[in-house]
Amino acid sequence: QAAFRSDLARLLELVGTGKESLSFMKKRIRHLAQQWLRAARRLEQKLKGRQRDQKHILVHIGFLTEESGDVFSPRVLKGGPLGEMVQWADILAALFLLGHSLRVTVSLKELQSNLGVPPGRGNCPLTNPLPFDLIYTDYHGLQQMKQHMGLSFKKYRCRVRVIDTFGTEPAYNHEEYATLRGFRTNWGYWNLHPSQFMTMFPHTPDNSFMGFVSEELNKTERQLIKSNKVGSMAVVYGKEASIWKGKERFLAILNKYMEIHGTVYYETQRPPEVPAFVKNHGLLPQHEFQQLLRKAKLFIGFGFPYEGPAPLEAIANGCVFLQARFNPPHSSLNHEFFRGKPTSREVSSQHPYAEDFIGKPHVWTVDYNNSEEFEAAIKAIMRTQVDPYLPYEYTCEGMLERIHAYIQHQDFCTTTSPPPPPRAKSPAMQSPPSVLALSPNATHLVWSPSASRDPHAWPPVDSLQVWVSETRHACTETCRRHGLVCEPTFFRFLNKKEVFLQLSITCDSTEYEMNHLYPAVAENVHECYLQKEPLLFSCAGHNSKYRRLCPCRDYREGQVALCRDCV
Ligand code: U2F
Repeated sequence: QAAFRSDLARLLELVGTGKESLSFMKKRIRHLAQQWLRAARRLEQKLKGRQRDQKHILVHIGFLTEESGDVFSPRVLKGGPLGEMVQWADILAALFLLGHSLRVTVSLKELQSNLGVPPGRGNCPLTNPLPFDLIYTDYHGLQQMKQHMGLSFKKYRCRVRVIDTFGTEPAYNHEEYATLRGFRTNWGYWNLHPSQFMTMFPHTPDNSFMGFVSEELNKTERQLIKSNKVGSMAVVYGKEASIWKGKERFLAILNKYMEIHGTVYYETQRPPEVPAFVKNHGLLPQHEFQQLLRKAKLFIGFGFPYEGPAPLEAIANGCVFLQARFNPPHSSLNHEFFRGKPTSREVSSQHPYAEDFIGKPHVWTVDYNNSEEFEAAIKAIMRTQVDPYLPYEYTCEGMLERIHAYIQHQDFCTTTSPPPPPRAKSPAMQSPPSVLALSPNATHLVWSPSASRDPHAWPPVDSLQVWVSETRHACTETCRRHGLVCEPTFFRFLNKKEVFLQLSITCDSTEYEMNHLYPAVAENVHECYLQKEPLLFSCAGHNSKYRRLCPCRDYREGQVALCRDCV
């Protein structure tokens, strides 16, 4: 049984020293310690002594190893990316507080010794059983494990969780399919279960949403912030000077209404990209950056970095976040930053989570090419009152609750129901009686009241609703439009010929094929398709030819990763 911890001192020892990135993470853990401990106590009460197994966990942060080049550590104090370190610090705190036994490694040597690979032995299977139930790592770490575990990698890869900021869609993960269909990238094709990839924001539900946390405010702090807000103060999102390049036009408009502050790294002089009218504080330590946000009215983004933590921190500290809409959306097909990333996700603004999950009055997404729209937004924001806001999923309790649920319920090592047998031409003809029934208004299918429920299934299947997508809509979008979220583990319940029948879809033919858009129907030719390869079940993806069958489920308010009965 895992026991909640009540102190983070031992974790700080486990994290080690010698790198600026590690110091940043430890500072963050120390600073948020009280908040974490309070949240752990609340979750402990909520779970009321429920059985929780203690896991042996290895956390191998691959991108911080010298062997992968460690380009991040030297840039910690120079305005380089910190988002990944924010997330790793929070993952460590959460795993530790939940009471699991942890090892943390940031070098190949430490990795090898923890896995039980004798140094210099090269690519051989492990001689002893793997001493960890779970390994949290990233793409760099995955590569290192593959290189040093020989055949044991295949055996144990189901225990791995890959922290993957922007996500990996199933079409890119399946090696054979990715190679055949042009989805092969430098990162993808590991043939993992897509839920083993864990993202920074809830991008596609094909991956698990890991997230991070933001500082929370108590009642007194909220009051204080409200009374100390400077209505005409704006902070620009961007700690590296390059982000400010070419933004003179927007800065000049903003400067008409507000005093502009920046936290841009510089060595001796003001960077030329930052105009003289901007008050530049230089890169601030994280807690001082939060203090600056507490005073500001507006946090304004100029398009980069994409999908970082800072806008959530700004909104949590009572700022309005103003950001650019991308039209057309940015993606790996049209934008250098995303090129080669294993996803086709269309990024509709600098921070789609802020746009879609938070929105007005906290988040304003406007067309920056239209100066009038931009200026009007600034004027309207100055008249708008907002309270600090933090979605539950980004609080410490929300993150602990989610990781707890994943650890207790996600199991990629025991294979559950076997894949559909693609032997006969239409094997679904012999499939068992349906567990789905038509909804009262005949628009979608729901879990049949007469079907028995598997008490071990997670998420519980009775939250399933089957909707048919419009052509050009992914299941992600289809479920969202019905106030639901796509749940990939439910695809197996609707990958059946009779489901088309129940939905009154005419199928002149039904084939099992490998395609990440299946099950789907090509409506104009009455051709129905079922999925032959369970690893390719995908919430993401659309094509003008198909209407897809989509498994949707409900979710908890502010905790999209979990269904209502999921904890
Ligand atoms: C993202 O990484 P970034 O580091 O660029 O993300 P930001 O949103 O800018 O913020 C990361 C943290 O930096 C902190 C702030 C945030 O938690 O509190 N900070 C600070 O300590 N001092 C300051 O003066 C200003 C901010 C993203 F997270 C990565 O995954 C991406 O790779 C990267 C590139 O798009 O963007």
